[in-house]
Order: sequence, then C-alpha cells, then structure tokens
Amino acid sequence: MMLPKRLIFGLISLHLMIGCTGFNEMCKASVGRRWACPPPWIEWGGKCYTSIMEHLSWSEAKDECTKIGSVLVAPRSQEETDFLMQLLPPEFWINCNDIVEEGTWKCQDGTDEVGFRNWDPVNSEPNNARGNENCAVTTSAVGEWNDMPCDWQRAAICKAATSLRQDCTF
Ligand SMILES: [Ca+2]
Ligand SMILES: [Ca+2]
Repeated sequence: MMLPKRLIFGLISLHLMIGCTGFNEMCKASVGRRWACPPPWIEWGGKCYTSIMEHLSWSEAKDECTKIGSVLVAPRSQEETDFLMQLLPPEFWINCNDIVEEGTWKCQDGTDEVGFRNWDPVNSEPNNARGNENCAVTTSAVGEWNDMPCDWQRAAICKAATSLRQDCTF
C-alpha cells in the first residue's frame, strides 16, 4: 500500500510530538533528582562536580570555579574524596589554606567551614616546606593532602549546588 507523502510526514511529526511531550513529563517529574546536574557536571551526594583540566594557581582555580557558579571543592569525607579521585587523579587543588595564619588551616565548602582533614602522614604533611606552602592539593591515589606554594599550577575540581539545573533542555 502506498501512503501519500504528506500523510507519512504527518505521522512522523505526530510521533515526534508525542515523544517530546513524554520526555518533558519525565523531565518535570525528575526535577532535583535524576537530572540535577547539566553536562558536563556530574552528580554525587546531591551536588554537581566538574573538573578544570587547565593547570592554574590556587587563587586562579578558585576564581575559575566562581566564574562558573561554583566553588573550589573542599572534601568533607573519605567517601567524597573517593568520588573526586575518580574524576581527576591524582593532584588537584582543594579549598584549604593557611594564608592568614601559618599552621592554622581553613577549609571551606562555599561559606561552610569543613572539619575534615586528610594530610599525607608518610611525608609529614603539611610541612610548610621552604616556609612557603600555604595551599592544599591532593597528592596521592587515595586523595591525601599536601601543602604547596599557592602560585604553583595544578588542575582543580569545582562543586556546585544541584539548583544549577534550570530547565529540561538537557
Ligand atoms: Ca603554610
Ligand atoms: Ca608540603
């Protein structure tokens, strides 16, 4: 049986329309859950994460995260660290520093103070080598930390709220 071309186009359009409507309904139903992070962000623990592969100084890395609506990551647990190491092993900046007072480390997840510490014990970190190490970087496959000069250049991971997600276009 030969169907008129116009009818075939009509049927295809109708099919696409139904398909799209179905997708949007699914999308609306999953707001804040399944698709909470737009690509290339990856969701973990209700937050969105992305890597900055370009090697930057610690403050540049912080600024880059801010520019894209996020913060430089400061891991709160070994579980979060394990996740981060899958994204970007083994060395990346974290938001911990002792810039204000030598030896008093401040770690911040956005505006929250973070109590978790994960210094590399084997190399006695933080060791403030040459009196000039005030920013923290992950240093091993298990994500232990080392203090390094803040102007050295490393990769970074940014962390954002899942509310970054605003519509159903991804
Ligand atoms: Ca220091
Ligand atoms: Ca060090």
